[in-house]
Amino acid sequence: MSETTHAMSTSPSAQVSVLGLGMMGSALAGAFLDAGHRVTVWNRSPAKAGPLVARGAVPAGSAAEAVAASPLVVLCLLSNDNVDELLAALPEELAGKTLVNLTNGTPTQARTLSAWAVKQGAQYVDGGIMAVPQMIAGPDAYVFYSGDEAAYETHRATLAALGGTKWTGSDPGLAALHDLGLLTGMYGMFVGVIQALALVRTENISAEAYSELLVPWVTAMLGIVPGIARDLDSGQHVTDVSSLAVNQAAFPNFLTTFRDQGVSTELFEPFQVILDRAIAAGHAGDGLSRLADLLTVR
Ligand code: FVH
Repeated sequence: MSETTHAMSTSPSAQVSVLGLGMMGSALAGAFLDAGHRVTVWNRSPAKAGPLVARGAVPAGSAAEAVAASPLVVLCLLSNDNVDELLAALPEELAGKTLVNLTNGTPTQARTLSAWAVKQGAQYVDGGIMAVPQMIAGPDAYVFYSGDEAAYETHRATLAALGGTKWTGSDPGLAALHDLGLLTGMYGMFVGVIQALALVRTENISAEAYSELLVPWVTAMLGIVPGIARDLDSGQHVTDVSSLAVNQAAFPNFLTTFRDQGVSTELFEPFQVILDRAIAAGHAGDGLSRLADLLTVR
């Protein structure tokens, strides 16, 4: 993966249009303005353009006008269904444009959108933003990109105003795959944290106080992730931490305790199912990496 880790403040002034000025789109447009670019903005509800126009952005009267205004067109709508609908209404304007779609979506949607955009004579780059709006242009923000590499390289310095740029490959679906992979890890962490807080508050333990124990614990446990990943890559599902048999033996204690304490088990039952499947398939001595293998259905 090629990457730049920080915005290139020295990039020459460029022209960029931003379509979609929700919380994220407004942050993106603001970052382009701060980097000194000429920014044209459009939003379905025009009022959201106001603060950006006050900072120097050019308001477009329509999505077509916004696309026509710049060689680089950044899209950040709620969903790719919205992007499909918007672009389908202005196919003539797209020829020769580079579309950078930073709307959250699936790899399949990105591939479909890319194929359609190329038919209209556009270049398509998909992106996955790894930041919340407040982080945009800051040191920890970055964006995964994939699709038309030449178009990406042409506009990379401009895109770097948003944060680091990470190129994931010419398959347009790869940025979304990387994005959703990281978000999967995040949601898995949230599932555990929410369940833990629900459990301890049944005994009137302050969630805030307990989080002081929870955060360092979860952080320390993340240290075993590289080992799990190495085992998965090598196919050697060994463990010097705890075997699947040990995990399977302990796991009913969690489900029983949740029930005893009046907490739903709905988020955790699936983990018991896959532990049972692993043991039944003869993997009792293996480590957690085996579960990733068992989850792969194709
Ligand atoms: N906010 C975040 O933290 C995350 C971080 C990672 C990336 N996501 C994705 O970014 C996309 C936009 O998210 P957002 O936070 O800007 O969302 P909203 O503030 O709700 O703005 C949504 C914009 O989409 C426009 N829109 C909705 N439907 C349509 C449509 N049919 N046609 C045209 N535009 C549409 C909406 O317009 P309006 O309601 O103001 O008229 C907003 O501009 C999203 O994919 C996140 O998953 C953000």
